[in-house]
Amino acid sequence: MLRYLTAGESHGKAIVAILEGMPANLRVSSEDINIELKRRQIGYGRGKRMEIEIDKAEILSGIRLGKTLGSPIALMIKNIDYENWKKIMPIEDDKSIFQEPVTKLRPGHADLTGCVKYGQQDIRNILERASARNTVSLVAIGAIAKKFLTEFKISVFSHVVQIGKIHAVLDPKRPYSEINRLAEKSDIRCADEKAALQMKKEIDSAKENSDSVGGMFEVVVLGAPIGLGSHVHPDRRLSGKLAAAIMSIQSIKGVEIGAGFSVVSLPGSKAHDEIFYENEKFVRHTNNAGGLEGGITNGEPIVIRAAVKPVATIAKPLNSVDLITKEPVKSHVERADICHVPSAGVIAEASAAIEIANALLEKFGGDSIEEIVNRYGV
Ligand code: EPS
Repeated sequence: MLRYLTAGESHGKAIVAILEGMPANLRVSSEDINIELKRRQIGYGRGKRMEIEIDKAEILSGIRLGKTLGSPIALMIKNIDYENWKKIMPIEDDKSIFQEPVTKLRPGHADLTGCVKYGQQDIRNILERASARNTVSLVAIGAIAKKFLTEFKISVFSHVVQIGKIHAVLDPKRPYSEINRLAEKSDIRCADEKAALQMKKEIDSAKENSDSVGGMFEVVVLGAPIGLGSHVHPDRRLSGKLAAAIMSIQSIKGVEIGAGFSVVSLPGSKAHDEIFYENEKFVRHTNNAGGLEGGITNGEPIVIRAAVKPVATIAKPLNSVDLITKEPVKSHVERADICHVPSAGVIAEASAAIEIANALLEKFGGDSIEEIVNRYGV
């Protein structure tokens, strides 16, 4: 079974991760990881920080001669911006450096909740770890999980379906391969070229108004077999694991699977996907279930949508309170992104890939790729 731990602060030296449980003999290169890290960085609406960082993973252990050893894989991604933050983020106590604490709480961030919970007098002690910068580690691990899934012809992609009030309109008959191709070449990761232009205007206008904007992305997993996850216990339902994993990404406020919230307006006779047997396979002609029934994959594409709230650090500060004086103040302003929905989709791909890889290992597990491939029968 896969386990991982991540550590790091947004403006600290580096972000690190350890992935344990990846079987031996999987081919993984630094480049496989770096491609995913780059996909996470790009996207219309990103701020100045992305002009500083060039995220690259340094693999420290667990891989030799291009193949996993079955031992823990340790990774490090340096924060290039650390050079500019050394005086603010020293590890050792240094009385010679005057540190102006951040005390103006930002609504929507972890500032208030984190400071109260951890007894902090400086919001920086919370915001550095709460920052979405830390998702770089998740994407690095997710890249390895994706590589593992390709051995079983399972792929994961994402595309943006809404920014602010602008929705992508996609022909439901359009193949996923086409949606993926169009999203990959779009700088806002949207497969509807017309809507993409409007979405970019929505971001421009948020920027002009010193504001931020949210949206929605869709993650699609293709090629998963029937039988990953289980109905037998709540904590074994793959639907719950996927929702929890994606809900745990910064800024996510809602997750739906398949028809999701819109299923409530359909009668049962229309909501459920009728079952056919074609070419020696159980198939559906609709996918309102989003590939999951009873918490188990049903062989159809797994389709997950998530709502991303607008970035909480906004140039137009909100009414708030000073953490120390308790006086009314305008919230703290720092450099930030205007919109990070395209990146959030890439991050959620990683979360989904890790959960699917884990479910696959649970069912077909083994210590080497060959052993699992044999059991899986690719
Ligand atoms: C973030 C604030 C911004 C974003 C950051 C997330 O960083 P900074 O404060 O350095 O300008 O750019 O995201 C990343 C750095 C990243 O790599 O995704 C926040 O407050 O969450």
